[in-house]
Amino acid sequence: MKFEELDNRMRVFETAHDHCVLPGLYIIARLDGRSFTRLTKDVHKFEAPFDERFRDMMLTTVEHLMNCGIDIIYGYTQSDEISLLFALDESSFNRKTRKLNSVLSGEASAKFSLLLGDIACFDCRISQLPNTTEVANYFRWRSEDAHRNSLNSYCYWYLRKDGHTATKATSIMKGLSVADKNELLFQRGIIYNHLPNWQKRGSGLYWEEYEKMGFNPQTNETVSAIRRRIKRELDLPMKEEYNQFIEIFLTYSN
Ligand SMILES: Nc1nc2c(ncn2[C@@H]2O[C@H](COP(=O)(O)OP(=O)(O)OP(=O)(O)O)[C@@H](O)[C@H]2O)c(=O)[nH]1
Ligand SMILES: [Mg+2]
Repeated sequence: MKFEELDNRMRVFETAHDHCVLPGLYIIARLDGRSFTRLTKDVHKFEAPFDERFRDMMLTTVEHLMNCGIDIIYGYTQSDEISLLFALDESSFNRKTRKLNSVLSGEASAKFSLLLGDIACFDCRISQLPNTTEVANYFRWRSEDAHRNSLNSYCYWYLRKDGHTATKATSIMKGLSVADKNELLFQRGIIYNHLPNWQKRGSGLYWEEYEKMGFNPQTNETVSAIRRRIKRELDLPMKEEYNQFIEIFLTYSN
């Protein structure tokens, strides 16, 4: 069989089920660290439930993803997950989900591994959203997930500090309401609502413009230029205000 013939014959097995996200649909990629429970507790012993060093590695990984050739207008991270909202007209890799999932998980895994100095792996999945309301709801969903997880994590770690085993702490948690969990922390001197917002809501990253002064040696003049940089927002709004915050990106980016 000639190479061209073999190439055509075999290529179909690789590409026949390729899926492209339709034009007009919003793309959000969500990456999640693989087995980060083990990585953060057994292997590297980050502070629990929240460690600023771990958070900063996640934020730097999001910045790397926003700078790797795909037009991402908003990044969000909480715990070991990252969500990336693409510009509506972004068409890298012809919007092929196979390429987007593999390239983004590869870039995130490579960057985080370099920051950590050890192997770390992320998976990636794509949501295809029909309108701005669902995009805002998506981020509201992740924000509320962060909130729920942070309350649970704090309670769990205080129960462990009280001397309960992992199994016992988990079983105690099962019987507690949200009010009980707040009370459990209150009894130990923690007012949950006063904890840093990045722990309760996650953090957002977006592009902002700024004026950069420079010197033009040809004209001997100081000149200004508009540049963009990524802003890290560690004090995100919550609930309906967060929906509105996301809608603003969508209004300015379309
Ligand atoms: N110590 C510590 N752990 C963290 C921090 N942020 C996230 N984690 C941990 O990261 C893990 C994320 O949870 P999951 O993604 O559900 O669990 P996983 O072990 O990664 O499992 P898979 O995602 O299914 O592979 C949890 O165990 C969190 O406690 C942190 O700042 N400090
Ligand atoms: Mg994970």
